[in-house]
Amino acid sequence: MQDFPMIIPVPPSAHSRAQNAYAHFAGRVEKIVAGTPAYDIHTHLYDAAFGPLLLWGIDDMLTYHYLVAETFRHSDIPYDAFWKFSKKEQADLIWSTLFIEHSPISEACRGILTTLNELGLDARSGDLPAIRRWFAEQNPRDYIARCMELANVGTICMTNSPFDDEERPFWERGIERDEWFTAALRIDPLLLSWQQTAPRLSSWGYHVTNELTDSTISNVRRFLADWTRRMDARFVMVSLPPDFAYPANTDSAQLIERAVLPHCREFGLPFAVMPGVIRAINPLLRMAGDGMARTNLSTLANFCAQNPENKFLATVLSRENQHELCVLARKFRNLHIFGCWWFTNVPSIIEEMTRMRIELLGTSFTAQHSDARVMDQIIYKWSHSRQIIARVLTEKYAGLAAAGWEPNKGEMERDARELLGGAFEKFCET
Ligand code: RAT
Ligand code: ZN
Repeated sequence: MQDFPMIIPVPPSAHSRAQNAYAHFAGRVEKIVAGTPAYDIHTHLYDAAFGPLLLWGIDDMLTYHYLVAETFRHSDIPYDAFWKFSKKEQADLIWSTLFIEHSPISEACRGILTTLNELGLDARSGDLPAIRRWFAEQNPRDYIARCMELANVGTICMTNSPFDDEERPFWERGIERDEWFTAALRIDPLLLSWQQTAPRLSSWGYHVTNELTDSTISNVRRFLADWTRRMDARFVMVSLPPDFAYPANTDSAQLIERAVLPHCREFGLPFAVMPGVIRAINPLLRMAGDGMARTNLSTLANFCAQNPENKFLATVLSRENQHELCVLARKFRNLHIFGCWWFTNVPSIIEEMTRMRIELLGTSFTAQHSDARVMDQIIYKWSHSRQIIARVLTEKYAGLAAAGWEPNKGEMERDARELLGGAFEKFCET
């Protein structure tokens, strides 16, 4: 009898099947996510009509407060000495500390490299003067258009505060609006420091007293109505400390209950809340000195449950709050959650938040906002986030295919649109 070698077909392991399914979608999904224009629903950028308020260029990028905080980790320069520096001197110190003396591997540092790289500039040469010369030659309006194109951002929502002494005069004078920039009415001082803000409102012709009488409340509503109209605001917005409580007999909670929420109902606007920030935990760091803590989300649950006619947008600063926030959004359709805010806007946390949100909410949320303060930053913030969103979607599509539901191109494009602003627009409209 002849001996034949036995060839037993080996079934592909579950692991390699999953890898193949992932590879099957990866390139297509990445292309779709990269090619879908985003509505950047929370930034600190300005329409070019605001002149010097719109920051852009290498020195503004380097002096971003995220990088200022990181520089003080390495440098022993006294705080005062740093703040006495000119912007260029601060940028020089940040560049040498974070890029030359150490590897620029933090997310904010890597962001500068992605941005310069996408603009075709060679950061590796370490030649900061040459990079500065390139920026000095750019025409601001063309440059803004180029940033929006590279980031594939179609619309930018600003953060607009009537309490900002530099910004307010532009609105009062009137500006010619760029159609790509929308406005959000930001009212932190009104809600968080009423006793100091009341005299300001009085000086602007709104008859208010420190006590929240009915007449004061109606004047606060008049103030909100005037500024909503003046800005054509798309939503009203506040950041909140972790211990903020609602309902409560505090100035903040009463102002929200009696003025802000009725105003939002009247104008059909969402109220955007951003809980979890502890302002000035280290005041010596100035804008870089804010901290954070886990927040009690029953406040948000109370907002949604007790005000079913209001719409709420929310993003929360603490990683530990994210699961609870997703579950809240499952319970309340008047709640739309958005973006990976500030300290959560780092790849490891964006990835887990995006995966968890998709698993609990499908595509009924907004995956990201940039929070950019400097125009150029939209390039890296969106490029880094899109890579992660595409990775998570690819994994989910591979899972659908394994269950016999092969997603088609049109469906994948629709999903990307929803996650990058479409779901937000629908939420605001309905
Ligand atoms: O992310 C930031 O730049 C923070 O300083 C804050 O502006 C925060 O995003 C906020 O809107 O309060
Ligand atoms: Zn912000």
